[in-house]
Amino acid sequence: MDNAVIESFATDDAAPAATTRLTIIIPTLNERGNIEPLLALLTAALPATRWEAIFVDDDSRDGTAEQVRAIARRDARVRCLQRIGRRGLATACIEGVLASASPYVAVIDADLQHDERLLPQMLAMLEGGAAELVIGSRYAPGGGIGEWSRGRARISGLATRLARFVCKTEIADPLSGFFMCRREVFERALRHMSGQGFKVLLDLLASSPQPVRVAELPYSFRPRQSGESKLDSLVVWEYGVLLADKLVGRVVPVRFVLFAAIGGLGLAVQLAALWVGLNLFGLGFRLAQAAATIVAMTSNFFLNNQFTYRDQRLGGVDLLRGLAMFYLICGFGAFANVGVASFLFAEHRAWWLAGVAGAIVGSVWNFAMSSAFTWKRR
Ligand SMILES: Nc1nc2c(ncn2[C@@H]2O[C@H](COP(=O)(O)OP(=O)(O)O)[C@@H](O)[C@H]2O)c(=O)[nH]1
Ligand SMILES: [Mg+2]
Repeated sequence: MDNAVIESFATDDAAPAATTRLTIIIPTLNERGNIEPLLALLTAALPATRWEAIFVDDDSRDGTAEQVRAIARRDARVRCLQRIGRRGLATACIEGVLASASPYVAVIDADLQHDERLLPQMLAMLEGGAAELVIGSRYAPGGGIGEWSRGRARISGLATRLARFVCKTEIADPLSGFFMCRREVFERALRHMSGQGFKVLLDLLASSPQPVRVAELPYSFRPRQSGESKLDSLVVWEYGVLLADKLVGRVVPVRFVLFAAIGGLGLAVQLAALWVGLNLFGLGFRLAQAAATIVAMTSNFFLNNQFTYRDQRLGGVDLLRGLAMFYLICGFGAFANVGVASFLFAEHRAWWLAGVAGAIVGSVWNFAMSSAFTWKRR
């Protein structure tokens, strides 16, 4: 192909009118009852645009994916991207973008809480070049958070201020889950994004190698029609991890920091268990220490499963297999730890330097191997 032909594929302005202009990405988790109403609203809102909807479903138990596919069989605008053994709003949106090709992409919740009537105006602003990304904003003048409880409103407000601070942004609603952008905005940032948690817009803005030209359109957050909110206290935790990753992630991976912190806690657990074994159960030292080690490894495993690798959490049989693997890996880790420390000590290094070096080698090994094998990305 000569370059001119390739060029004409590359620029969206040269695309024939019949191709899809806008991909609407809709992350879903147990939203079966909302799919059809949402598509009806989208159809009404976008009469003049060629659009498609990609539902990214994390293996909902209520048959959401089947429902989407049933509609997709009669409506070519609709597709389902089903992920198995995966969770996470942010990665769902990212993968939806990657599965599309159109020049503009929007992200909207499935539960009808976002005002789809903004979509045409968002698209017009992007096409006109007024902005590269348009946010549906609850906190811009004229917007609103609807019927939230005082507690949730306060947490959201605090999280928003924190986001503005961390990202050095003036944006009123950087935590909005409703926005549209040129696809290049995503493409530029993709390889720098954390993909952690719920807040994909913040991740996108904070990960962009160059500032994004942003506009905001106010809207009022609507009450949920059907199904339940997936927001829970662990979402707050994930948000903290995302912010930490944006602050220090370039220097040291946040996952490693968590892993090491849990490892440190494990030491305290081990000492406590050793004390219990010696004093309450009257075990010999060797046996007490062995039991304490197992207790500490087990608690580390469950803490890491809950926090460090929350997005790849193991359950059922995988949980037991992962635990066995974790024992094995940590066993080797301890071996490496003692080996390195003894070597340095024999070389006449200070005892504490030898000890710290051993601990670092052991924990880097444990982290690398656990990431690669115990909680490997499927
Ligand atoms: N694919 C996917 N979608 C999710 C996940 N968690 C939430 N969602 C969807 O993301 C949207 C926002 O979630 P929601 O629970 O309404 O959050 P809230 O509006 O903040 O209460 C909804 O469409 C959910 O179905 C997830 O882990 N994976
Ligand atoms: Mg919602």
